[in-house]
Amino acid sequence: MAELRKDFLWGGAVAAHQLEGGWQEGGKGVSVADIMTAGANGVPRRITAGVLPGENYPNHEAIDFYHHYKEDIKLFAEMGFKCFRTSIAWTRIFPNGDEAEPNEAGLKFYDDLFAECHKYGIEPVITLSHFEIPYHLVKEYGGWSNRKMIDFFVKFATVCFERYRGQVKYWMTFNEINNQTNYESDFALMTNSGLTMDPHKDMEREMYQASHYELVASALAVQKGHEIDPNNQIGCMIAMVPIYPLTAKPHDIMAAEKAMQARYWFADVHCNGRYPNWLPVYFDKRDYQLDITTEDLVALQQGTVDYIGFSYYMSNCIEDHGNGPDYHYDEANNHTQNPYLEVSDWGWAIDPEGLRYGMNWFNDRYHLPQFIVENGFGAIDQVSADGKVHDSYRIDYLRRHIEQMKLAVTIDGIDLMGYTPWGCIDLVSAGTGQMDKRYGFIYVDKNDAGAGTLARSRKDSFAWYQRVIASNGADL
Ligand code: P53
Repeated sequence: MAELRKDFLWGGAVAAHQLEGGWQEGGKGVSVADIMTAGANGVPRRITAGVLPGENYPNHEAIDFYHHYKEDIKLFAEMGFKCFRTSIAWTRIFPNGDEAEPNEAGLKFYDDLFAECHKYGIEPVITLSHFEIPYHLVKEYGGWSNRKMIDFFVKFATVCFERYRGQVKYWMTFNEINNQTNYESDFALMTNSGLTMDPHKDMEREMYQASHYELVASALAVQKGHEIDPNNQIGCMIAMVPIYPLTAKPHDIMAAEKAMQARYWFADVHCNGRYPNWLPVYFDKRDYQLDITTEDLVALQQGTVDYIGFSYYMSNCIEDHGNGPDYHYDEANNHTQNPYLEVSDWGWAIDPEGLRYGMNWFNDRYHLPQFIVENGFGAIDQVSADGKVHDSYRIDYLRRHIEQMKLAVTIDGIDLMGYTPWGCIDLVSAGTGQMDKRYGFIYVDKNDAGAGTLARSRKDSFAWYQRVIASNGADL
C-alpha cells in the first residue's frame, strides 16, 4: 500500500501581508493589502483610495512578524516543521512595482528569513503574488487590466529566482488565482488582479482579460525559474472549493459540471498549457474580443507548472437555475447550502471528504504531484483560566482532513508532496481583516480592536501537530 512520502513536507502556511506588519519598514511600498480596512464576521472589508487618516488597516502591523520572525521560526522548528510557506511581499522588493532596480533592504529581509529557516532544516515554500500587488500599479496602470503588468511581474519573479537561488526551491506564482471567478466581489477582484468594480464595465470580461495576463506572466515566470535553477519546483495555486450537485437530477449534475469548469479552467491553462475547448467558444458567444496573442499561447504551452499547489477549506453546492443550456455560473449567487454538512461560524461548510474528492478531481485531469498548501479552521479561541487555549475543535477539523488526505495517497495513489495548514500562527484574516478569526497552533495576543501584547503562546493543537509530524501522520 502506498504511504506518505518519507520526505513529506509537513509545515505551515502564511502570507507576508497577513503577518509581517512593518508596512513601511525597509523602504516597503503600499500594497493593496495596506488599503483594506478591518471588517468583521459578515461585514466586508472596505477598500479605500489609498491609506486614509482615521481608518483601521489591520495589515499595517499584523502580528509584527517582521520583528518577531526569529522567535516564530523557532516555535515552528519546535513543532518539527519540514517547510514553511510564506510569500515575498512584492512591495518590499519593488515598492512601486515599476522601478528599474529592486530595493536592497527588502531583498535582505528575505535573505535573513530564509537563512533562519535553513538553520532548522526548514525549506521555504514561496508564493510570489499573494494578494499583495503594489498599489501604485493599480493606480497608475489599472492593475492586471494592463498588459504591462506581465513585464513588471516577470521582472519581480526573476529578481527573486536569482537572489534566492539555492535558498528557495519550492515556488508558486499566483495565490488562489481562481478566486476571481467571483467577478462580483470587490475583494476577489482587487486581491487577485487590482481591479475595481465598475458599473460601466462588464466585470466578467475584465476578469477573463486580467486572468489571461496573469496566466501568461505565470508561464513566463515558470520558464525563467527553470532556466535560472533547474532544481526549482514551480507550482500554481488554486483554491479548491468543490461544487457538488444538490441532487441527482441531470440538470443539477450538469450545472455542477459547468460550475467546476468555470472555477477550474485556470488549472487547465497552468497544467495543460492551453485553454479548455469551451472557453474560446464562450468568449465568441459573449463577443469578448480579448487580447490573446499567438506568442501568449506559445508561452502558456512552454510554461506549464511542476505541481499543483492548492488550498482546501470547504465545499459548495449548486442546483440548476433554469438559465438554459449554458448553465452560466454566477458564483456570488448560485450556491445552496449542503443539507449534509455543518458550517463554521463564518458559514464555511466543513467537509473533510471534499479534500479527497478535490485531490482526485485534480489527479484525474492533470496527473501532477500535488501540494496541500492551505487547510484549516478559522475559529474564535478563548484563553482559559489556566492561561491556555484548548482548541480541540481545531484538532478535530485538522485530524479529519489529514485522514482524508492519507486515503487520497494510500487508496487513490495520489502523489502528494506535503501539507501546510493555514495560519500556523494566528494572523490577520484575508477575507474579514479580523484577528479573532484564528487558525494558529500558536496564539498571538492581539484582538480585533488591535489591542494586545503580541506575545506568542502554544495552543493544545501545537503539541498535537508536533506528534503528527514526528509520526509522519500516523499518530492523529
Ligand atoms: P480567511 C476565500 C475562500 C477560500 C480561501 O481565509 C480564501 C478566501 C479569501 O478569504 O483565502 C485563502 O483569512 C487565502 C488566505 C486566507 C485563507 O484562505 O478569510 O489564501 O490568504 O487567509 C483563509 O479566513
